[in-house]
Amino acid sequence: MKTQDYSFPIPPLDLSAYLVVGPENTKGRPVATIVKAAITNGFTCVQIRSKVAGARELISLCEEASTVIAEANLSNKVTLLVDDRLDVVYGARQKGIKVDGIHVGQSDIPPEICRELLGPNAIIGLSARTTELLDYVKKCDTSSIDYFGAGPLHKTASKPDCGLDENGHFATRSLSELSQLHRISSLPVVVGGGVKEKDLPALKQTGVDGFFCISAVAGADNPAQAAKQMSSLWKEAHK
Ligand code: TZP
Ligand code: MG
Repeated sequence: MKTQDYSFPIPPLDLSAYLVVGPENTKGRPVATIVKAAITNGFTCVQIRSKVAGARELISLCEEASTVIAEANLSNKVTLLVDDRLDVVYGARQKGIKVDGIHVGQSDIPPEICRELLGPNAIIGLSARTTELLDYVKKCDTSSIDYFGAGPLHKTASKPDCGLDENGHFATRSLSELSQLHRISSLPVVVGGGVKEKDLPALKQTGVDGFFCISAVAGADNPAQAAKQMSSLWKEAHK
């Protein structure tokens, strides 16, 4: 496989306030409007994620998000990722759109393949396995990845299968488990799944590097205000 030629610099990775968003999460508002509200109010990462949009629509969403980030003068601060779709990241980059990388889950295309195609100039995130999480993170080959996603903190309607194991058992991640995860992980960790404002002080105390959310921002009546409150709460909370 030939590594893609791509020359935009990637921003330093700051997982502190991480928005996940697609057209199914915005209550009819444009994805770019929600992205703008988040990144101009302290959010540091954006992941475009849709289980309904086709590849071309996803590439357009990347273009719009990338433009909004550039217009806010934040291309060197905010990381733009795509959930799952290596074809979309590759396609967007071929079209000259600045997309910084990909986030993959345990059953998605393997991170090594993403790294092989995208090369070193890309951020690759991996959702950590939920069963035997701590053991998994200790033993996982991290050579192709830059961070772990973990969750859910709470059951969430945004991803009802999050937290289900192969036997259909559901579990959330406790704060003490997340503290241990932070302690043993050689990579930064971002935590999500039902995360709301009230969760942030205790979550920050676990030592993890950030939180991710869909509905707390993309589903809010005032996404800009919600983003401001969440990012400020995270920044001001004590480790
Ligand atoms: N991955 C794990 S939980 C989740 C994703 C994408 C959904 C988070 O959405 P919300 O609305 O913040 O609970
Ligand atoms: Mg996935």
